[in-house]
Amino acid sequence: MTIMEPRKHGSSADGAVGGRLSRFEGRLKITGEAVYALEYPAERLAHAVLIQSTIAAGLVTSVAIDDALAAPGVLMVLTPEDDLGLTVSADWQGNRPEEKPYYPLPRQVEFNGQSIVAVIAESREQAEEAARLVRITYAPQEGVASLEDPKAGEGKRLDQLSVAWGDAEAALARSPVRIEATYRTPREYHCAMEPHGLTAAWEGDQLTIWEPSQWAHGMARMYAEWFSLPVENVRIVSPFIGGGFGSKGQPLAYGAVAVAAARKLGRPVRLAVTRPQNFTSYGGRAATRQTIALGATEDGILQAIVHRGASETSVYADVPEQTGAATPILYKVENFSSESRVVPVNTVSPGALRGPGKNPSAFGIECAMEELAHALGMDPLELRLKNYADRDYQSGKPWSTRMLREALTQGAEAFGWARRSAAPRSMRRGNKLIGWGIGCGTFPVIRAPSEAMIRILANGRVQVVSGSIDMGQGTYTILAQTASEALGVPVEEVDVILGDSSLPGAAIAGGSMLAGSITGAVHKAAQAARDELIGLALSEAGSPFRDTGANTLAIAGGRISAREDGPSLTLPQLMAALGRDEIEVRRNTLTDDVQSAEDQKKAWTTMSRVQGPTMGDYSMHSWCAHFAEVEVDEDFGTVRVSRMVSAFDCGRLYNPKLVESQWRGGIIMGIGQALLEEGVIDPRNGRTMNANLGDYLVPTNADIPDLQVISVGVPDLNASALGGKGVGEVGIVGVAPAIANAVFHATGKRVRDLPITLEKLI
Ligand code: MCN
Ligand code: MOS
Repeated sequence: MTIMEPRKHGSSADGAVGGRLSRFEGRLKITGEAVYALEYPAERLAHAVLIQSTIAAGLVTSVAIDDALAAPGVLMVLTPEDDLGLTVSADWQGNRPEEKPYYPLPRQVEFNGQSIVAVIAESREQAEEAARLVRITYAPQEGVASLEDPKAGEGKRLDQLSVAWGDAEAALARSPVRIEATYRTPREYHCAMEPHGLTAAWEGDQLTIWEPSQWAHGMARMYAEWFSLPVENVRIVSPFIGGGFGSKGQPLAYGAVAVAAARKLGRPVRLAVTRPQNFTSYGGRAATRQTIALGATEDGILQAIVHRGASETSVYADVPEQTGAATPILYKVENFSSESRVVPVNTVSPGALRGPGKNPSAFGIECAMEELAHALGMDPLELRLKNYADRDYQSGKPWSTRMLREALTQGAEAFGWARRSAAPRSMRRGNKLIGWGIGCGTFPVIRAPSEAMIRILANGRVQVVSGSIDMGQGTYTILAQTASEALGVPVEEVDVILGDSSLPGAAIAGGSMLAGSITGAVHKAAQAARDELIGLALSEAGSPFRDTGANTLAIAGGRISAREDGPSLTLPQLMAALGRDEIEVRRNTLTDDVQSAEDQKKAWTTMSRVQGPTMGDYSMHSWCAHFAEVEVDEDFGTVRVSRMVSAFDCGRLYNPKLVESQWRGGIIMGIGQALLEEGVIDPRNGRTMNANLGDYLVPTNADIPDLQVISVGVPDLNASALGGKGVGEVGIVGVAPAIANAVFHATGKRVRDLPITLEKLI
């Protein structure tokens, strides 16, 4: 690739699928060469800043803007009085029932921290200064601050998320051993290193938006709908992204404001969302509460699981955090009942945050399993193996591949689990209590159509072209490896071009679905390009292969050859002999019945063609088992994770080095979730009190011990064309319960609400 120097990082054997190539764009990012959305140069650029509400609920009764308008450099102030001429966009599935106006700066305040005014000026500083001069008055209404607010109530039951088989209540009542407990997780935030924001420019009715995006095509579609444009008129440019973790998959209100301001002003507009504003401009993981009851025989055979979950949502959309997502599939159980509710509170609508649903769900069931093990006097590893699910009891389908048993046993072996002394408080090191705990995790295999283009150029270089994105997870690198292997050219000869909605359509980098989907498309396109090249070499006049009588040719190491003693040409030599400037092949992973242009557009820009884990004959998921060791200071109650071993089944790994880093990244976020992260909400006004990275704590290097990761997966060709399952999210799932279980083992105290802070232990 032009943007890399792979030779510095590894041998050329690393260039094939399965090789440990370093990330191609890593050097660009750390040297500052990579250009981010807020850095694109634009002429006559204006700068917008947001003013957010300071009440949880109520009406904006007046906005006094005269002083701001008179301030130096101010170009425009947008308030709820301004009709920006927008229309509500369709949802992710593409459903758009009625054309309603959309007001990104609303008069009705729905949560504290909602954007209600924007000030646009010649410079960022002038806009900030003028924003201080804007006076807003409200008619406040009573708000609900959080899930635990007494006014919140029980919320609404979601039938589609409430599942049952057997007779769980009766089986529970009959069970000789029972446990029941309630687990809570707080509001949590993405905290991607690159804050949100955009640069937007109109040229006539063509709109270009430089914005970090996990899904360029989907975002282009949603902007197009807001502004009543054909989707082709909107271009999202997003080649480099400083992390997203689920927060960058859709355009947000501030984006609508910036683009509308650019249209009104006739100038490009840049809007940088400040770090505090990042906490309320989009939703993180919703706070959850779940009660789990387990019934078992005296020898530890699960008889029933009864699960009752609730998560907070906003007052304007029902977005569930599915606390029951992992509960039905981790263990074998004949009687199961799960109910999910959403509780509206005055918050921004929650969003997807790495491992949505599965993550809090695993916290509940994996803590409950260790509580059951303790009640039974049984080793928690043994309890898990004893109740191993031989199939998916929810869908009734067989697993496609499930190496969770291997993850548990090999993880235990590497961790030294057999040396654990069972009783709580029985292991120590000086004044530190030592505890060991297990947490299993899972994440579904989600498949989605994607398209890719391969170009072979006259100079022999190969281009992989796709509108998919790389927010740090490794798309650039694995696509170069995929093309290099399928085409037989060295990886150094491959350039990967990504991150632009004008390029071939792709699935979202979300739900851990991108790698499997886009490697499939690139593999298919590269094979087709290779076949086309060989076909031309055998048939075209001017090709030295034409008269060799060969019926096929080999391409390896960037050379095309007949037999060992036959002609052998480099790709540039062959392209010259064929008189070609380039060979271009475009392929997608769609089945043949959905190939119309309209279908294709829908396939890339909505989720309507996405296939869940049980759509086919099998139930397909990634799996993991985490083993955590904690040290708890007996005097101060401080918890430190001192060691972790985690074993994963994610199928075949396209690039184990990148996978290990994905897993570790997820585990680190899981450690943060277990011990540090908590959105603190002011009960009086729904304000996020710690909306900054000084007060909302995420782990630093000093918080992270050695993290050993092990792969126990086998290729799963039902899951994806190359046999891989999802990697990006499963790592975080199961970490928090492993740590909570270890803390219980160390201290004898069961903390059921995250994070596990010292005041809960002393
Ligand atoms: N991979 C592999 N072999 C596989 C599967 C994946 O080598 N069988 C590697 C590849 O390097 C690939 C990466 O793992 O690029 C992630 O692949 P996949 O699991 O398909 O996930 P996506 O590409 O769809 O990425 C999204 C996923 C999600 S949903 C979140 S949230 C998340 C994550 O990726 N956010 C991240 N990882 C992140 N990593 C970084 N650096 N920053 C984020 O914001
Ligand atoms: Mo990931 S939370 O699905 O972007």
